Amino acid sequence: MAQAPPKRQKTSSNASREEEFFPGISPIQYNPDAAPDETLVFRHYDAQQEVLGRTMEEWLRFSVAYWHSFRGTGSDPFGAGTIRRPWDDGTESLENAKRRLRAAFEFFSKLGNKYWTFHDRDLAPEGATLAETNANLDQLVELAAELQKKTGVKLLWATCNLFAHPRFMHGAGTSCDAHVTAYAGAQVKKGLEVAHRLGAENFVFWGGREGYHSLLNTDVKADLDHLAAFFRMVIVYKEKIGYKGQLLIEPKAKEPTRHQYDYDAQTVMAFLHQYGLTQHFKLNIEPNHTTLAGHPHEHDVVFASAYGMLGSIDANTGSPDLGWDTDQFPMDVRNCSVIMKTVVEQGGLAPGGLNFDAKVRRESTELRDLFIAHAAAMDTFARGLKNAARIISDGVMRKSLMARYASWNSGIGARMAAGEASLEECEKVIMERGDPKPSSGHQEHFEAMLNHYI
Ligand code: XLS
Ligand code: CA
Ligand code: CA
Repeated sequence: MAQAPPKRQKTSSNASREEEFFPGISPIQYNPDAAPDETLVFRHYDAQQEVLGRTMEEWLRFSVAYWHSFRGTGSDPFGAGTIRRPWDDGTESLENAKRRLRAAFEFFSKLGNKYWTFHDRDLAPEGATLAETNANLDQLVELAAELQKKTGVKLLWATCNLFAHPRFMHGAGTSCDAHVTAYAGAQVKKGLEVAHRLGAENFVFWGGREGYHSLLNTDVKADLDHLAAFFRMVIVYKEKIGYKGQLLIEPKAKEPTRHQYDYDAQTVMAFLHQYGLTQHFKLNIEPNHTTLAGHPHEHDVVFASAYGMLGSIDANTGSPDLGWDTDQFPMDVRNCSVIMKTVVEQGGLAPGGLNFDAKVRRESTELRDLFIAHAAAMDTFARGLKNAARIISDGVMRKSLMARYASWNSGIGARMAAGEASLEECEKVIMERGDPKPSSGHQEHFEAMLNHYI
């Protein structure tokens, strides 16, 4: 049975603009000598410190996800919320929404991140009609513009929530009901205008319910044709209003649908190629989704980057032993190091960034937990960046990799790679040289080298 959420720790319904929402928490400072149990601190993240010619802030471009950190209540499929923030009166009023947004900007300022992200519906409640919903959103967008200007915090990306409302139960761009897809189009029209107004550097599409539960009631080709048509309308309107943000698609293998069409990076890239949309989009990769697809943590980051399609990263992690989308803060130095190695090798993520699409555990109920989670994740990525810089500067891992592929640099290898060889030539080479000799993959050598840097 659903239980009532806990009472607020402190009432703040008459909070004024000057009110401090996080009393007792000072801006997080860099202190490499902090004691092990001091966790409201950066031990590695020093925003202005230079690494390979850029500041850490420039490489890392950290962003806070509004939906988890300011709308999350700790509820899960088995239980009600455990977290009630002191500024939140539990209502869907516009006043409450505005107070929450002011609290968020105080959080960003004290944490020291330069970016945030949101879904349209995170910001403001839906009204009885689309017109009312848009009017509600406008009020919050104006406040956001004011707070962005005051604090210097910018919008990494905006997105439309096209999955939570019951109208989207069959999907949005892939709904069997064209009326629903038209609603999604109207919502995205407004979303693009909001992104333009707030200077969002990217605009994300996560296909929350674009997928199927049963192939018996699904026409997969029709769904994907409709999705491509939907994206074409997006491109036209984006150009019409002069919005310059990068469009991003975020793959996810499953959840909430049994099969999501944007299964993983390669699937999304193939979809974009198939429908001639590649030049308009890049990918927003979330490692928790990569592991849900059955791949290693960094797999989609590496694949998207290899094809010049890595636009941004939802920096989080899952518990692969569980198989759910748990959206945990990224705290694993090895994972963050290999991700940053790819990011540095491709020359950075801008205009994308590292967005903490992560939530504190439902048992982590105090305000300080929200700061500790973000600060520790930022520190983990800062360590990852420093490790990646050493790996790349030393060049020994690269040298071992090149050695493994050396046979492609000359002779038949170079001719095949250049598309100059033929099957007859292959036959001739083998007749002359005989069978290839076995060669070692040296996997443990590579693993040992990586451990040296971590
Ligand atoms: C959910 C997704 C979602 C997107 C934005 O699994 O990660 O939060 O990032 O809609
Ligand atoms: Ca995400
Ligand atoms: Ca997720």
